[in-house]
Amino acid sequence: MEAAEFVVVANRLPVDRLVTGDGEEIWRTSPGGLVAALEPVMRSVDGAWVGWAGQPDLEIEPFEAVGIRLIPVALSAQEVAEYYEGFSNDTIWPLYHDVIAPPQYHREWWEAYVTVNRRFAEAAAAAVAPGGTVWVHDYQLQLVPEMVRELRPDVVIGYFHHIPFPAHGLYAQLPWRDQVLRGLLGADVIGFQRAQDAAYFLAAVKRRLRYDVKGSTVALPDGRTPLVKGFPISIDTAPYLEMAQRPDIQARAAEIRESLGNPKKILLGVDRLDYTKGIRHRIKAFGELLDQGTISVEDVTFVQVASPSRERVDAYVQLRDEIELAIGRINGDHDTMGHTAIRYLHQGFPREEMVALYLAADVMLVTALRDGMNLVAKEYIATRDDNRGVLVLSEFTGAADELRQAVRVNPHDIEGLKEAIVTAIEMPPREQGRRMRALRKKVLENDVTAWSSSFLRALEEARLEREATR
Ligand code: GDG
Repeated sequence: MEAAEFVVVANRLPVDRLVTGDGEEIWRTSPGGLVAALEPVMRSVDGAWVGWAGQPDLEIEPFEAVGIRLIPVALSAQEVAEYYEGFSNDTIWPLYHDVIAPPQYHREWWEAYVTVNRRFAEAAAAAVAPGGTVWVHDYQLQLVPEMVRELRPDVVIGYFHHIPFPAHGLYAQLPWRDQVLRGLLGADVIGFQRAQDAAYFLAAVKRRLRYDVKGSTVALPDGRTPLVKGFPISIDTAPYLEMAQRPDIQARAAEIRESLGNPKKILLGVDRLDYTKGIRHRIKAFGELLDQGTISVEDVTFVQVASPSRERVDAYVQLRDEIELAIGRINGDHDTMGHTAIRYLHQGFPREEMVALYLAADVMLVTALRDGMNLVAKEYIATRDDNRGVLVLSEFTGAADELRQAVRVNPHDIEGLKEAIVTAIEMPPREQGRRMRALRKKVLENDVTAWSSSFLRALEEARLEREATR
């Protein structure tokens, strides 16, 4: 395969493998924002994407699908268990989300993480053209920037971190804290969601590696000066606007309301079933409002979509049990024949159905205990071109930095959360409109193309600077 000017490296390829009834293999674009953001870039420059196909023990040669050159990295079942479910999702994920769940530290997981990161780095180094660009994504691949740099000192390397970076007091727990910092510092541009994440990373670099930090750059002993900055990610807004205006989707939204027994207000939560999302806190607050008689099931229905996620990690199995027990109790106490308190859906839905739900929802509840950005909040806003609806938003999401006109909450404060829910339910249409217009302006102006352009611009500057010092 010919070398590519621009190589994206992410844990997953942007496609899902499907095997049809008659055994034929087909590849379908996976419904992720990252693909939508990078597709135009991948097409305009000759690009390639390095990633895992999502199934263990699948050895596939590089191929082209959905117009992108794809370079699969194979993982054994044991590597999936140790590198992905283990180190990525049971060590780094809980540690970086403020230890909401206890991180598990296992040396064999770390070893698998190093091995697999090296495999990704080798694939990227082999694919990239002389002087080309490599853009690495996310916490599963934190060692890849340094590893690519060792193999290919001629290329420009970017890294974007989709989840939070923790304060030093927490980060310091990681037995391999220095190795991870060095891994990331292999990049020329290290992007985080919020300015706060970048500041925590820089503080860790200063404390642990004793490197000088000047503004947003680190002075490395080898003379390089990587840039460390917040680049808040966003969504591709156009499809949400289009879907919001489709008569069939609007009809579906009305049908959803009807099938819930025409409550006055519909509250909505949409999350991967994850302990970072604050689903239990939201359910608790809602249940107490019913117990107190502040709201009734005749008037208010709460719809919670919890899409299945990481079902082989213990903490997720336990969380699902807790959520389902809590919902069962609340519904048992409050349901009537015609109305339910919480309509709980442990399922994934097509995007059209999600948009119909956004249109049906009077109040959107985003109560994450910690979240890198939270795209659901932005999707809800992009959908509401009727300028109605209220977003209740946790201050612990990256989105809270930008979406100032949301009703802000600290989800740990159950009384405060209850008050916020009541405020949202009772908000007059004029105030809904005032806030929603401001929120929409923000999201429509700062869409995913603005995000990728600003990151790529920073990479271009890094390239120019490098050429100038050479
Ligand atoms: C990570 C960071 C950061 C969910 N259920 C269904 C469905 N979804 C879609 C949502 C949204 C996406 O999944 C979830 O994105 P979030 O940003 O809310 O959260 P994470 O999955 O945790 O993402 C996060 C993000 O990376 C990007 O950098 O914002 O902070 O944790 O698009 O709509 N989509 C469909 N059916 C579902 O049932 N179609």
